[in-house]
Amino acid sequence: MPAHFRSAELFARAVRVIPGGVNSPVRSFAAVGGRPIFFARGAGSRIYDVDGNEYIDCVCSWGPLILGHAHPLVVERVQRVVEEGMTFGACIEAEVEMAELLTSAVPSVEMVRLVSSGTEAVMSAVRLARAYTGRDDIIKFDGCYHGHSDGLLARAGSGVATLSLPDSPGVPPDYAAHTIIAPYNDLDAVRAIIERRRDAIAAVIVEPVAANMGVVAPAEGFLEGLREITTEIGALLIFDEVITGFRLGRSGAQGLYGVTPDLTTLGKIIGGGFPVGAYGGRREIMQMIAPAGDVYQAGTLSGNPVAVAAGLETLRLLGEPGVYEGLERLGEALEGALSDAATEASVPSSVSRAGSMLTLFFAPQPPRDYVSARSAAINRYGAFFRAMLEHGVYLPPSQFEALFVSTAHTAEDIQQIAQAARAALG
Ligand code: KE4
Repeated sequence: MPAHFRSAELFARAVRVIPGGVNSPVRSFAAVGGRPIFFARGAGSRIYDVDGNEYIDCVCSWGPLILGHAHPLVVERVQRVVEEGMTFGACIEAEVEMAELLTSAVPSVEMVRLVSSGTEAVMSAVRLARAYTGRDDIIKFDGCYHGHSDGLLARAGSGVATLSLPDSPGVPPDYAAHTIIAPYNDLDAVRAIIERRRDAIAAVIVEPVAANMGVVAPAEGFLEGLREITTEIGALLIFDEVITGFRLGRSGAQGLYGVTPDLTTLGKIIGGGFPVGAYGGRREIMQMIAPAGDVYQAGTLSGNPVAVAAGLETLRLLGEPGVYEGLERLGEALEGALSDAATEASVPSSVSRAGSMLTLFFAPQPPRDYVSARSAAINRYGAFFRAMLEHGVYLPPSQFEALFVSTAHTAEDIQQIAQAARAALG
């Protein structure tokens, strides 16, 4: 049993000066029992805590680290850039390079604006959709998480689901009233909303592959149906690809499924481990953003030189031949390892996977929406999480998150995870 004395000491200090002792709720381990571990270092597929314990990292900072920790070429480029200056609050060449890369890679993105987080990207895209359509209502899906901006915290996934929080206090009721919830994968429910509020709907926002209630794939025809419905009623379709962008392939979920939204939000991987978000879409829509248009959005560190350098190097390396095929093989091997261990232990479970991200649900069938995801045996997941930690594998501290592997994970890592899972479930 690894010792966590230093983590405990640091947590005791943290809770005195940081709410809940953490700077983001899902890190709190509240849903899996115990106190958060404090980490000190990462290298490739490994992460090391402040007590010197080593783990295979299956969180990868919730998705950004698709190349693993501290990739030498990303580190080298960041070091080179940071010595030239951290931020100018002015235009730089690298942000043009990033915008050209994103507009060439992501089918829906003709123009793009860089921001500093996924939340900021989604908040801005929603404001833009309301301005473009002149309408106020947004349809989102139960269990999908789109960051913590006021209007989108209704029935959100990720940390909101993890902590079983009701819709967050502090959001004025008449504000929340403009966010309408539908069950994921339920086109009939969307059509029923449209019947009532057809001319008030500015946009439908969706995680094209949900990852914040655990990984839940879109049912056959779901994304295509949303495209048809939004086109028919003059609303915008927003794909929140903060997780799936550059995770499921160079053109994200929209490339994989062949459905083109009007707006796309990005984050995580495009920052290479640094704070970068982005929103983009059709030129005629994006031209409404100030100073080209009058929809205001701004940010001191938008397009930050150091963050963009890390993102550019990450995306450059992801463009090398065979990278996504390798990630698919690793994802498949991890799925097999976890499924086999659960089968051997006769544990009712199912793995839901999309490329190099997956969730082991302690439920007999892979969920198709939030209600079925929440039927998973959350306590079983907590016990599994703690046992895997003891065996040197760091999983997301929530049943409602995704495991990620990176190009730094190896077949030996997967073998070690398989052994740990057999021990943890046995
Ligand atoms: P950030 O503001 O955390 O950069 O991005 C918000 C966001 C937007 N859209 C999607 C689909 C997301 O998954 C996220 C953030 N993801 C969570 C983990 N699933 C962040 C982890 C955390 O909150 O600490």
